Amino acid sequence: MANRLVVVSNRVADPRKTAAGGLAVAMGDALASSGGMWFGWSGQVIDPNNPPPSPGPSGVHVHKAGNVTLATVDLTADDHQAYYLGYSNGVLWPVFHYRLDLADFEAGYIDGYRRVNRMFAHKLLPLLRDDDVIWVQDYHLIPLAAELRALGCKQRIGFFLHIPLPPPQILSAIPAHEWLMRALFAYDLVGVQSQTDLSHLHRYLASEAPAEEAADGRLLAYGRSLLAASFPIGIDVDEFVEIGKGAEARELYGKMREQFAGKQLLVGVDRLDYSKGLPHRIRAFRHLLERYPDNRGSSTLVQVASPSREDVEAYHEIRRELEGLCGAINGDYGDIDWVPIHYIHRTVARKRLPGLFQAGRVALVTPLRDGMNLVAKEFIASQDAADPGVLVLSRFAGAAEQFADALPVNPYDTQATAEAIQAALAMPLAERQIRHQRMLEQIRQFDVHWWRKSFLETLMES
Ligand code: ADQ
Repeated sequence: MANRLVVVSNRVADPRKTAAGGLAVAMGDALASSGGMWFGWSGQVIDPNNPPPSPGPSGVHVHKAGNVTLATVDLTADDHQAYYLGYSNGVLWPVFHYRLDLADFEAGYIDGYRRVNRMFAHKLLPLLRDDDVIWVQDYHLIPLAAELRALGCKQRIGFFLHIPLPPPQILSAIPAHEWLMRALFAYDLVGVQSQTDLSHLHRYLASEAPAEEAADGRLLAYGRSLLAASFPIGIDVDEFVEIGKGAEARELYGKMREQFAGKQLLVGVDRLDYSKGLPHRIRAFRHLLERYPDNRGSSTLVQVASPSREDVEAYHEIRRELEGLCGAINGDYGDIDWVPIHYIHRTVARKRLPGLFQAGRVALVTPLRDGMNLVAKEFIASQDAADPGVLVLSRFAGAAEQFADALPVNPYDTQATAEAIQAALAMPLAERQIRHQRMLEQIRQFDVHWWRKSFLETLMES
């Protein structure tokens, strides 16, 4: 692509750092090849009465990371509260994960959300060149293109939603849903993770706009047309395999083999988020110990849950609930020489993570709802093809559309999940190998480079 790529997301990461994670690496690749720019929030919250030294007249911090320009802006405490904590993570995150019960529709939040999107548009516009292609990421920035268009921006703009898109009956519970969904029509291309999400978008627009579908699949409404498609995100398989061969991963693998010698290990790695189904997973593990007592003393669950959004109330509750559930199981079933659950509330360094996955005989990826879930793909990439582990995967993760060879579960049905875990633990080698091989082919074919290329090519053709 000859045009310069401009990525806009809530947070910006230095793509040269491994700690940044798969998405940052993928964006970094794309940006480096076009000498692009990455724009977003600096992560800094400032007091408008006592601002730090100004980054310059435009209020934009500009840094070079190789040939990529990182351009960031600060948020005031009020904007951070309303746009980030309030609307993005207190309304859009729960509703898009089908959790109307957790949404806080406080009226002031949406004003902050609009205000920050408008402010982003004002700060970004002067940095743009005529032939730039702009790629906006995720739910924090849905109205950004509409704000840019209002200022006269003519460049191509694409949008990718990383989280699920719920059915119309749920979406339409958002007080300003018409405004929010109409804003998508300012984009030249809207990408979602799965066919399920895409069908929800079609159904919503057909009933609420109402939109008609043109012969080429475009949606026609509000006097405009919208091209929407699904682009399931992948991981950088080669990069993850390389990390797995590194000293840090090997060391963690070795330690785990030693510490849990003779035990079958189940692993779970998540952000501590209510969408990830952690309490349900722990209850399923309890059923496993009850129903299949041979696992007592011989199977251990290592659950790592990284701290996340700790200033949002719903996240305190999930943490307390999880600690209580794990503590009760360890108290009821544990012994001097065996602890059923090793629950760790922290982030594992990316360079060590494959070591944890390599040690796992079974991965439990059981979200109640997930846009995609990259942990499932990282687990598959980490396995030894000669003696691979088994993936137990929620049917409500976007990844389930791609993984017919995982053991599918309904995470709400904790009894049935326990049975699937037992089947995973007992699966013969030949079956594990076949399933793993087919899933590995999937993640290699649809890796993060495929995702980026297919989205940008579709955007350029749109
Ligand atoms: P997340 O909700 O953050 O992402 P996920 O895709 O599972 O979910 O994980 C993102 C990354 O975080 C993975 O690389 C994983 O290894 C890492 N990670 C998670 N917990 C960790 C821990 N305890 N320690 C270390 N690393 C950890 C959102 C959507 C997903 C979608 C992605 C990408 O919610 O559905 O798959 O974006 O589009």
